[in-house]
Amino acid sequence: MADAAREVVAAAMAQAGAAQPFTAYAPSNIALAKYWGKRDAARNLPLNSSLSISLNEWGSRTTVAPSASGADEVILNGDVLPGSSAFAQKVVKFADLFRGDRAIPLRVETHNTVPTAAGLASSASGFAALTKALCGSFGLPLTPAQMSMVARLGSGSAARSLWHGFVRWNRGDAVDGSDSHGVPLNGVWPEFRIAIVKVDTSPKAKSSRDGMDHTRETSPLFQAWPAQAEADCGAVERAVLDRDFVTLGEWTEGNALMMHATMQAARPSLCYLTSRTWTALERLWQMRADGLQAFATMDAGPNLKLIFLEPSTGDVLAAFPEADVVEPFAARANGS
Ligand code: 2P0
Repeated sequence: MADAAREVVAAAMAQAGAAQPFTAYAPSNIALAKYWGKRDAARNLPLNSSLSISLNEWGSRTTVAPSASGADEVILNGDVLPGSSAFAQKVVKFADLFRGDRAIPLRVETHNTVPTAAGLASSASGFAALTKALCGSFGLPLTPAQMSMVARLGSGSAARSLWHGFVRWNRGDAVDGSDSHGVPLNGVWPEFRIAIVKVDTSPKAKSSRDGMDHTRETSPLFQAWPAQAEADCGAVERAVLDRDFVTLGEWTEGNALMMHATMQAARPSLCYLTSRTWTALERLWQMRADGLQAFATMDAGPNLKLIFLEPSTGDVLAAFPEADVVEPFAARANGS
C-alpha cells in the first residue's frame, strides 16, 4: 500500500548526489491540543489533528555527513553511541528510509539544546532536525510540508517541529498520508510564554507510543476522544488566531485533562500524572481563583507546562520558582 512520505523520499533520492556535511536545527514543541492515538501505525497517521507551540531555542541541532570509518556513527551530546543503543538504532533505521538498500555510511551527530533538567522528550525536535539534515546532506528539494510528512514517520509530534511558533498537524484523510503534515499558523504573539514546571524526575514507565496504543485498545472513555480532540484543536486554533488567551487556556487545559482521563480509564490504568502533578495543579487553580491567568498542560509524564502572557511572568515564578520560562517568539541566534 502506498506511503506518500516514503515515495517522496525515494523519488528525490533517485536524483540525489553524494552525501555532503549538512547541519540543521529544529525546535522542540508542546502540544496545546494533543495527538493521542493512531489510525494507521505503519504510516504513523493520527486519529485527530493537533496544535503546538515550538520552544524556540530549545531543540535539536543535527549534522549529517559521510562517515570516514565506513560504518554508521551516531553521536549524541558528544558521546559516540554503541550500535546497540536504542537511540542509535532509531537514527540508523530512519536514515535507511533515505538510503534504501544503498551502502552510504553516515555520521550523524546530534546536540539537544533542551536543558536536561527540563525533562522534555526530544524525539520531536530530534526527528525533525534529522529529516532536515538528511534532506540537506543529499540535496533533496523537499518542501517543509513534505519534510514534516517524513519526520512524522520517525515520531508523530516531529511533524510539528519543522517550524517555529504555532503549528497545526492536520490529521488528513488520505490513506497514503499525503495530507497528514504540519502547517504553520501565521503571525507572532510576542507576549506568549511557556513555563516548564518539573515536579518529578523518575523515568516514565511506558513510552508515549505504547501508552496511546494501550489507551485506544482498552479505555472505554477513548471512544469519546477523537471527535472531542478534533473539536478542541479547532477551538485552540481559533483562540490563537483571535489572540484570545483565556479561551485558549481553557481549551488547552481541558484537552490535556481529557487525554489523561482516557488513560486513567484504560485497563490496567495508565497514570503519567503523580501526586506532585496534582499538588501543582491545585496550586495553579487556587492562583487562578485569585486572578492569575495561567493554564496547564501535561504530556506523557508528570511535569506541567504552563502557558501565560508576559505580564503574568512574575506571579507564575513566585508560585513556581523552579520553573524555566521559554519565550517562543524571542529573537533567535543565527542557525536556529
Ligand atoms: C503530543 N504526545 O501531541 C502528544 C501528547 C505525548 C502526549 O506526541 O508514537 O513520540 O512516535 O508518534 O510523537 C508523544 O508521542 O509518538 C506525543 P509516536 P510521539 O505531543
